[in-house]
Amino acid sequence: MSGRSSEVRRLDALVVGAGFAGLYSLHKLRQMGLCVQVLEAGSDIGGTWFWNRYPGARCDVESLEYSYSFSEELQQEWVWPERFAAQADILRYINHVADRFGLRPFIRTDTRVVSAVFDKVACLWTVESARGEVFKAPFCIMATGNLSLPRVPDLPGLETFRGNWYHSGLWPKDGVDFSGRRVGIIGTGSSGIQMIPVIAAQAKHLHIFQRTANFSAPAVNRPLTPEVDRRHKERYAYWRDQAKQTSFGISGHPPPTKSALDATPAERNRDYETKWDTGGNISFLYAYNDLLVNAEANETASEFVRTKIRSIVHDPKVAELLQPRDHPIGTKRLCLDTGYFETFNRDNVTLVDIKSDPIVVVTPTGLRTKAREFELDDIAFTTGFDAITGALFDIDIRVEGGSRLCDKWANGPRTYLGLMTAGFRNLFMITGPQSPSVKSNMVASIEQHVDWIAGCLQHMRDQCAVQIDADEAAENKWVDHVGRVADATLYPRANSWYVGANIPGKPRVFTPYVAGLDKYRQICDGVAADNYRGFILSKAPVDQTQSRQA
Ligand code: FAD
Ligand code: N01
Repeated sequence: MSGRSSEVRRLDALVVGAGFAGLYSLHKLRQMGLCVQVLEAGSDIGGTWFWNRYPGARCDVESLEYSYSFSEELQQEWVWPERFAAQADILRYINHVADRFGLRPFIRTDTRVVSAVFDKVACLWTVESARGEVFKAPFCIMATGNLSLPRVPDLPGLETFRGNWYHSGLWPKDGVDFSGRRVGIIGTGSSGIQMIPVIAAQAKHLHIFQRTANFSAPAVNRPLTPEVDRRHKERYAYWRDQAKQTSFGISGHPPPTKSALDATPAERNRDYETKWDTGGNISFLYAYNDLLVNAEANETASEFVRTKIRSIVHDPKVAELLQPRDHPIGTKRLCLDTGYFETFNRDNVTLVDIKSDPIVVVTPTGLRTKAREFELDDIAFTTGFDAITGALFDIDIRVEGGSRLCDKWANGPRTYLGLMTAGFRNLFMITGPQSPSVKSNMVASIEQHVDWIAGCLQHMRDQCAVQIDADEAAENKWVDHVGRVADATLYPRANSWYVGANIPGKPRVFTPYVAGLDKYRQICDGVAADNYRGFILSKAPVDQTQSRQA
């Protein structure tokens, strides 16, 4: 297709984003015979795995689980080289999927969507790109990602910096050679913790600017042997089915039944050691059944990790700074690392505590904290994302002559099941706010959402319905429910991106649904089976509604 600004394309559905979610949406809807166009801001497909090419980037859900389940042939034939796949392998996989299922002709890259406007009378979404291209379709699916809007802090002087600076989520395609360079990394979340050991091994000197210490456990990554691969694939359908019955959408981790407080200190220590050696964050947080709901129980696991840090890091002052004390373990995403804490024993690595001595300004030759000056050739920001709502707010989503999404959600997102938001007809979100999304194996959550939406569209077809909206009462009930579930856990206690704490001015609302993907799937299936309870379907474009209350 050309990039003419006057182009108008009529389609059955538009999908924004070509990551795991956008690609599966395209495949599924095309299987239903729909005419679909995917619009992607990046110059290629892959989403998270296209953008986050920083050194050390890999998944923290095991590769055999963090992959599509919709095609038995695909899952049998694809071979993952490692237990936790590296970014390049995941991107290779996504590209394979696109080719294998003939998806590329329907994806338009280098196309950033800037607005999506619904015309109630014509029952059409009009979507416009940054280059002025216009696309129209009755249905619009936002597959824009939860972690797709990178956040570079507003540091004065950044524009004067004469070196190079990078963000983990916008990493250069051709990589960066840090050999012989003085590098500064700002941020110690999952991205920083993965990147730091790799860059430390390359750079002349690495300064790590830490605002908040973070919990991390060993990934225990390793090559995936043919034997492990064969055994898993012999029963792949079984493992996928098992995964569906878990709260994280990951098989092989039976839910714990015992409280940490019912174990003796010696038993706890033994159990945590076993989990530590096994690797994986689900494994560690599944040691006991109350680590995420009981502060006293959680403290036993938190202290175990602090003890590990003290035993790994030689300099006691550095070890003290690296021990998280401001949030219970697991209430921010538990990082997985390969040699993170060990890195602080290197002579070419310095930890800088920017909580006590904050960064004041970036200078042409480095940066200055309140008390010190640092000479740097390169700065890598691993400062995260405007998560969950960021990419949605980046698009002007509105109803013609009516509400704007950013106004409706000014005090926090409001959705029904994280799938739709009342008043914005025929607009679906994949892994939207108030769905399990980032608190699950996201590929599993994506498949669940896309399958549900496809089922819904089929139902509408069968009923000759042309519009669907969420009922406001059902939405209110869902929002309350999501909040109540979160409040019964320790999650809201952390200043995490789950509550928007990393973005100045963002309302503090814990957004993911943490009752579990298994329970959530049952709820969604129940809603569908009950004639799409809580949704309003209409056979005509304007307001001749057939309403069903939740
Ligand atoms: P994305 O992959 O984010 O894709 C969204 C796409 O939409 C992007 O390509 C973006 O460019 C495009 N887009 C956004 N806005 C617009 C617009 N306005 N116009 C056009 N295009 C737009 N999850 C796990 O479950 N396990 C993991 O191990 C894991 N590891 C992760 C590691 C990193 C470094 C990061 C950042 C995230 C990780 N995640 C992980 C979460 C990860 O985002 C999801 O697993 C998954 O890749 C999300 O797929 P998606 O298609 O929903 O979104
Ligand atoms: O981002 P983050 P991320 N000045 O927001 C600091 C997924 N993921 O890209 O805690 C100084 O977690 C901030 O400090 P503080 C995963 O879901 C997965 O690392 O706010 N520092 C923090 O240390 C993850 O949760 C993997 O005080 C500033 C860091 O930057 C999500 O993506 C790998 C700052 C940001 O941490 C996001 O992870 C990578 C400022 N102004 C990502 N602003 C896997 O392993 C922020 N910080 C699968």
